[in-house]
Amino acid sequence: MNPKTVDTNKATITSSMQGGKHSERLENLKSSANTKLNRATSLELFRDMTLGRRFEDKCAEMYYRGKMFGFVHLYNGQEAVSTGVIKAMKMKHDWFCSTYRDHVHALSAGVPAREVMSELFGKETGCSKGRGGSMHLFSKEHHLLGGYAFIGEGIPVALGAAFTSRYKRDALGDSNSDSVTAAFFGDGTCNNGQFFECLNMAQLWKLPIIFVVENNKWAIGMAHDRATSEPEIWRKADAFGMKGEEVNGMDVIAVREATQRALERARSGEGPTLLECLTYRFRGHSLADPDELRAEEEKEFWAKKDPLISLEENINKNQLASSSELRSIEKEIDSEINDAVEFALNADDPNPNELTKYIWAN
Ligand SMILES: Cc1ncc(C[n+]2csc(CCOP(=O)(O)OP(=O)(O)O)c2C)c(N)n1
Ligand SMILES: [Mg+2]
Repeated sequence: MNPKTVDTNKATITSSMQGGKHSERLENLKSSANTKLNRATSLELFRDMTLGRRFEDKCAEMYYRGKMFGFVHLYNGQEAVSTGVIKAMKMKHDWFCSTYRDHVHALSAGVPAREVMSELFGKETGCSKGRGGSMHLFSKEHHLLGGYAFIGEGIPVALGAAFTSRYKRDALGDSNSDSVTAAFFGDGTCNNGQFFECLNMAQLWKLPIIFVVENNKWAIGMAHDRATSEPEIWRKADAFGMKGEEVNGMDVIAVREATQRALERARSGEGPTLLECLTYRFRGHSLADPDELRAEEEKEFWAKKDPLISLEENINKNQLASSSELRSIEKEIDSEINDAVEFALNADDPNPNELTKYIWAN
């Protein structure tokens, strides 16, 4: 890595050059290429990542055709994190808290594609009744605690859910209360105060929470190494006496295994984990971003790490499913997404007279 020195009037600022470090770290992480999953699990992971990828591609198409408004942040490239974490957890039992890059977390958590697409179109049939849009997906039924436009906003909410789980068990005597919360957020968000405050409390009270950092190297146009004194985020767990782990976030099996370790600690009362997943977004920050800042060679490096391709290689190597089976899963997903678009296009807009409905709980 070549340091870059910037002279200002008052000080000399040295920061890392863009590129290098993030990818070097990935190359040094343990690969799961020799891990064999069972067929059902492999196909579940393949299906979920394919749904995430193709749903987002359809969103881009709909956005550019003027069917979707406002800011839309896509998740392409990061699917192994959503699928690896959420599919290791218990549906409708554990809890998930997202960011503005939330469509795929919602899908992994089981929110139907019809409800997610309707929300993006601002329709009454959306999971947030059309009042939230892309950045504010929410589903009580699927334990999705929300998407949040402000960075770091979801971390304290997730902490509250983890506290509730512990409180129900320890103070209210509900021995079945062993739910764990996964809080997703980005590398840029780790420089915000909520991150540090919530890590402190979570470890102090040994709360059942996994802080999942999706380190995609970029916070809009700010490279992680230029903004962060210690770019290895997982090491920050140490300051709180917490378990920290870094994992290849392009490898769904590795993410799943790291999550399983964190879940075991959380359910047995050992407390939280800071899980840093090294990943990359394949598209610009949002659909309004022409993505001209990032180097082509960097994009090419990460494109070769596509999590869908590496899972397919693992499936092939272990002869868990044939290529034609995987292609037919893709076809099924495509029809599910086309159905979601049809459904959303034909759904009703919210009634303007009910604009303030759902702001407060009844
Ligand atoms: C409190 C707050 N400050 C600033 C912003 C503007 N903002 C939007 S996205 C973003 C970058 C976040 O980057 P990161 O956490 O790495 O997430 P990523 O977009 O890479 O998923 C910033 C600073 C915001 N939304 N909220
Ligand atoms: Mg980022």
